[in-house]
Amino acid sequence: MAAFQDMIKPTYRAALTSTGASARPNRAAHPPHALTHIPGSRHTTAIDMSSASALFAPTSVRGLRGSPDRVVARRRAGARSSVAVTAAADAVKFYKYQGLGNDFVLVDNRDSSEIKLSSERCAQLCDRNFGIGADGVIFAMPPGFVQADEDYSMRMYNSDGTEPEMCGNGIRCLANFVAKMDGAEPKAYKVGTLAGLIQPEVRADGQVSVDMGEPVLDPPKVPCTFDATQDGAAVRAKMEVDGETWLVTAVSMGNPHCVTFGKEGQCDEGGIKLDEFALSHYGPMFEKHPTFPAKTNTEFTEVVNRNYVKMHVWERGAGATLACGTGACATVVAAVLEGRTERKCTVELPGGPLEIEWRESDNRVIMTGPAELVFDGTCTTA
Ligand code: ZDP
Repeated sequence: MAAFQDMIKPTYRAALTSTGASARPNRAAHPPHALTHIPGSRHTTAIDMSSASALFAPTSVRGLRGSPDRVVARRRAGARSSVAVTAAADAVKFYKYQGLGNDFVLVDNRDSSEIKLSSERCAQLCDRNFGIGADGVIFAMPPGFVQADEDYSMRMYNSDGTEPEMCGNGIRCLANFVAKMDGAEPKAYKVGTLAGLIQPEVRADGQVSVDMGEPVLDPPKVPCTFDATQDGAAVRAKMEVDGETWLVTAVSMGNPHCVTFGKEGQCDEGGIKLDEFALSHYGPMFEKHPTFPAKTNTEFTEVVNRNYVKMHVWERGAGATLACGTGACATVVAAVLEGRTERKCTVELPGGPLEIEWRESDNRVIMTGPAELVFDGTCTTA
């Protein structure tokens, strides 16, 4: 991102700053989103699109695509846009949610089975400088995706525009959202996802508890190319990364996860020290490792005791995030398989703790944590 901004000529940058508009230098300019952020408040007001137009119209979409000097010249001349910045039909209402700092733009798509924003637009909206800023975009969709008696279904795009199968923190946000929209008492929902049926329950204390289903451990189904090492799973499998051997356990929670407690030797002698861990150095090497053909989320984990671990995540398609729900579930499954923790465990993430239980009775993983509306607003489809 820094390199990207350096590419913008100073005059161009000045023009953008002075108008409040923003655009990527090599893409079509996008009208900014009309939104109000009231820090610390759950109550927000969306600016309607007419006020957004008034605010941003002086910068021409065509001008931004043209030479920077022309933009400045047009500004000086007080030139008005010949291109309407917004059209009501293109306005999409969104709700910005976060779960332990893993943040999402949530779109109410329940009136149509067609997703309202393209994957490219989602990637733009996730950008923290040129967009709203988020780790992904979540769509609350109509039911009938996995089975007929669903309440809703959920789709998601990562911040790079790729579509994962599941999103643990995201489904807590979705449950919180539909509960608010329905004005319902705390209740359980059946939500269809690309990873099958997932069942979040909004509790009276505001926390959301999610039945995340059974973990998938068969290596080809994760997917990864390891041979199974223990009970049909790849546990403490050796993986060469950056010229060293790491021991990893491969778990799918609908989406692929590679959980590690450290390098060979290190992982049994104190393990990873997360405070000193170079996440952005190692993360991308794990994410794109050829052992995981669909790429992978990676959890770097430090065991504190048999009921408490700390974990830093490098997400597939999103990089370092403050929390990952599916990743916390995969971490506890891996820790149990490696004999490091009990089945009920707190996973402390940079954004806060998640309570995870891998139930012995039915093999299902239950995740409990918060979800919170931060602000709402309106964006455009292009
Ligand atoms: O599998 C993937 O590509 C993930 N980046 C999806 C998002 C996972 C998430 N962080 C979670 O909480 O499970 C939303």
